[in-house]
Amino acid sequence: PYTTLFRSKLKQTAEAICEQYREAFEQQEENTSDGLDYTLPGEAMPSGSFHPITLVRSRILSIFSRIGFNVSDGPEVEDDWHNFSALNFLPEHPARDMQDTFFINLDPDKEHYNGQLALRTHTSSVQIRVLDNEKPPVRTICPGRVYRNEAISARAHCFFHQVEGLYIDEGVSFADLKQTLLYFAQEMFGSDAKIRLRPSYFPFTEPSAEMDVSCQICKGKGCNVCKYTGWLEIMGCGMVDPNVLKNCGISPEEYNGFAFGMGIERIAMLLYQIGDIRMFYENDVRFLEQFK
Ligand code: 2NL
Repeated sequence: PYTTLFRSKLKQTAEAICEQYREAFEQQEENTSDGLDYTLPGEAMPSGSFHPITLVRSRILSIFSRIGFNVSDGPEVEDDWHNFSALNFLPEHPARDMQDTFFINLDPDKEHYNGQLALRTHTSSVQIRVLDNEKPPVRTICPGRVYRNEAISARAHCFFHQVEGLYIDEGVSFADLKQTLLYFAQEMFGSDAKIRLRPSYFPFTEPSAEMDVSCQICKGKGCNVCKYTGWLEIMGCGMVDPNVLKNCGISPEEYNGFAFGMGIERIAMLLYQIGDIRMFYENDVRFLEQFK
């Protein structure tokens, strides 16, 4: 029939055109050969990787976002009120000293002078801004770089990265704090991780505690990473001091809550067994490449 005849003619015509192009191409290759092999694969494009601080920060934020914490951000240059006074630091507290804090000296004659500024020493200053601007319930997590005037060594640097959390509502208990932090520890270090809380002191929480997580290297048996204690200190925490709420115009009779803070470098050093904090800031690709 007509269609079969048409199809076979079409096929012959198409093949003839293909053949024509093939011959032209082969001819051309001989004529213009420049000795290069265009069939070789191209040079590999090396792919980058996230910085370990970024990796650990993302994991922490994701763990807390799954239980309803939102992320807040604020300035690294702060005034005395947000970094110290609102957080219940007394006027003579040693952290307000030149030895511990980097102050920024502004010219008092300048137009926008409004008292002495400093590089924030913790991201609590951002949480004060949240409490100043939002009504409870507040459930927020605040990552950021903080600065301390310390001698640089394998264990300390003049800046590091922190994640702080804050939860303010009616009738929040210490048990809520403990269960939230147990959830975090098990998501971060594995479902067999255990925690323990030891009494501590911060001006902005009462009671205050340090949290240890069971050493995931030796599973609590004792090794040189946990200095044969079976435990690793990973954060500070406590119930928000009523004075902090009062300072932000929130009634401590109506509301209460908990807060915690951790160093990202410290968690990354434990997770990846990094022995020197300075490795994070040297941008040595041999170090960074290991986090692909
Ligand atoms: C640590 C300890 C901590 C907080 C941070 C906080 C924030 C507000 C009110 C009360 Cl607005 N507390 N934050 C509480 C306890 C401990 O950090 O060792 N950080 C590296």
